[in-house]
Amino acid sequence: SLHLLDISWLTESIAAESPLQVQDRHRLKTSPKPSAHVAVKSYACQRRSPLNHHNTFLTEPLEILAENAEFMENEGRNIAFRRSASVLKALPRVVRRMEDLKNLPCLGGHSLRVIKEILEDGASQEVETTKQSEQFQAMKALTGVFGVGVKSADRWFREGLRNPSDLIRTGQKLNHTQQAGVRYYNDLNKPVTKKEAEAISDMVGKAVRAVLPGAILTLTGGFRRGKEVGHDVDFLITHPEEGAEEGMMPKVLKWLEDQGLLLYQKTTRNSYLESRDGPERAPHHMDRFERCFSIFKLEQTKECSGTTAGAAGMSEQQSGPSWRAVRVDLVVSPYSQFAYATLGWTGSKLFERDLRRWAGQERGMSLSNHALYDSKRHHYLHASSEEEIFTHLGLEYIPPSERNA
Ligand code: DCT
Ligand code: MG
Repeated sequence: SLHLLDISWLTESIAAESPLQVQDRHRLKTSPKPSAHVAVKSYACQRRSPLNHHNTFLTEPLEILAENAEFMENEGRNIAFRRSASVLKALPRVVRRMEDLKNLPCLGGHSLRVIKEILEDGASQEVETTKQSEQFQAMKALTGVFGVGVKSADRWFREGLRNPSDLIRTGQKLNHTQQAGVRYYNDLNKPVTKKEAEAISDMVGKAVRAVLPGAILTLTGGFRRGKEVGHDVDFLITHPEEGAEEGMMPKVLKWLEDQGLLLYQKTTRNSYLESRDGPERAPHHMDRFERCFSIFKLEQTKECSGTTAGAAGMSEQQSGPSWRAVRVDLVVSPYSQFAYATLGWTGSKLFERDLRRWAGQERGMSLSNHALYDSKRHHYLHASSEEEIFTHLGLEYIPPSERNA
């Protein structure tokens, strides 16, 4: 299903292309001439953001400041720095001087000062200070525990705690998720490789087909966007027969558990259901949408578990255990919502955020991981592919590999 989704956009988007877009594509394929300025659109969902871009030396520092703002619960600042970084990711070449940024959207004064400093001095004082700060480092370590959010981390920081060991040492009260987070802390902070994601995909695929023949499994999240590593593995499950997917999640989990593949799992109902008693209560068909946060036990081959084992003086400890823990997110979606779910769970976070913002501000529509609602005409818009959703939204189709905003 992943391949089907990924290839169908190609033919359809070529067919739908305007002469201008053809020209654009030609320009991108031929090596770019140093023309004066590049036009960059202001919504991330209007831009092509490849995984590998030319300005990591600027985007990484800006994202440090975004993360720090997130730790301070300053959402405005967080999003401002994220947007600045994202715009630079869409540029076809390296930024060398401030003039290169002329006419670019989303670059606020603060971001521009940081960029200027990096261009002139090679580094930003504010970014370097932030990275060194005790608070930033502690918040990073504490929020790095699965199940710990900014609020708890900040409270612990103010109580003098700095890392997961401090949580144990001082006997902090932890919920089940956080206990698992502390137990598997090292593994869960080690990047998951594409190869590991594929191994888990095989396991989940087996489970899904065993409990419901004909079920479809799609890898979403960063790996669908072409990332080589990720912090977790995200999956979306559905079945072509509407309703057949109902009640699937517990069965899949039981199958995995019986095989000894699960270290932890917690199933939740999805966003729509959190407001089920409110005025925006969703129609009944939304109630089947389920999400599971889990930790898998992944058996490792020798090369993976201890690359340096065997060298002189290496002990058993360094060769590592025969398995590692991996965070896995599972989502079950009814077939009628599958396109929306696929688009919503593919990311990136900023791309999703701007899709919803575009829908609301520019089209008078409301987009979720389940549906698209036209607020003016008062009806839901059906879609059976991601391409159709972009069309409903009046956007040029952007393939997953260029949604790394
Ligand atoms: N998502 C979202 N908004 C959130 C969280 C998630 O839109 N607040 C969507 C977009 C990405 C997808 O869910 C999976 O989320 P993550 O796994 O957190 O992101 P990722 O892009 O897969 O990053 P990573 O490679 O680190 O897992
Ligand atoms: Mg992910």
